[in-house]
Amino acid sequence: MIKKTVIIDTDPGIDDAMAIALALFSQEIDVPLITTVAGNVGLENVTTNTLRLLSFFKKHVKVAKGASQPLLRVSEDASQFHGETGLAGFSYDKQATECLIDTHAVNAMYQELMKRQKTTVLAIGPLTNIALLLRMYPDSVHYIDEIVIMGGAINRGNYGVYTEFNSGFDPEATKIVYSAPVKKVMIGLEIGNQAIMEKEVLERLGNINGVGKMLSALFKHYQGEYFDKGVEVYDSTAIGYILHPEWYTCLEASVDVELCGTYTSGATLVDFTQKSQYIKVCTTIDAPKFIEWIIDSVAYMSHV
Ligand SMILES: [Ca+2]
Repeated sequence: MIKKTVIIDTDPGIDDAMAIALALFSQEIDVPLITTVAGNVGLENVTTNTLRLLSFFKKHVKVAKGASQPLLRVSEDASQFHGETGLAGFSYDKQATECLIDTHAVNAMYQELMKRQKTTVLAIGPLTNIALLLRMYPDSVHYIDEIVIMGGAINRGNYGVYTEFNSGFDPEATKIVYSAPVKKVMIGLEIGNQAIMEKEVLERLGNINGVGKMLSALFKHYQGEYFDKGVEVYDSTAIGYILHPEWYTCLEASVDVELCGTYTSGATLVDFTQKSQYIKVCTTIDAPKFIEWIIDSVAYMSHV
């Protein structure tokens, strides 16, 4: 079996922790590089969190730090949800500091892309690093198979009324990425909203093994008093798409990004009447299969 190569661009983040676990333990993909970007919390914290997760998972993957700010905007992070450190709810004893390389994320991504014909990019944070990559190295588009983006919304948002967090955090970067001549799949807010891990499943997750226990502790802290309602799984729906696209309905569409709105900056305007050869937008996910797959996958992460 030829493995897909996937670069992960991320801002961990509780939700990211699960997506990273699913990617790193998959037998079907190879992750040569993780790049970090400010989002859920600041760049130092998201980078530390990535190194903590790698140490916990006992995985050695290169990590490169990227953008500490959106391209133009003043950042407002999501630490009120993810805790000051970004991974509140579990205490990690170590960081895999040996994985951190002294190369900027954008250069590291480009160097990695140049090594092979086609690489998939899993974008589960704001799109700042990827926009910089496309601007600094426009020929990157020839080496990217697909950018799978968790971000944006077809309808309403969770950051602004019409704005999802990752696109609202850096609207200009989102615009650059959607304008680029490279294949993209948008897995927006609506998909995560369909992928709910019920309380019973979260409790099952917590009893599987060390990884399950850690993930369940993070989600428990994140949900607080709302734990009984279950939790929407967002970032993992993007890695789910890479491994099981058959569970998703996707339509060709155009996506523009609002840059001037007083209340709507970063809103993704998905137009299904205007198709783009470069953009597919997911509209549904087979949530029961997806959630069951997460549980089964975590059960295989048994050596941690
Ligand atoms: Ca994220």
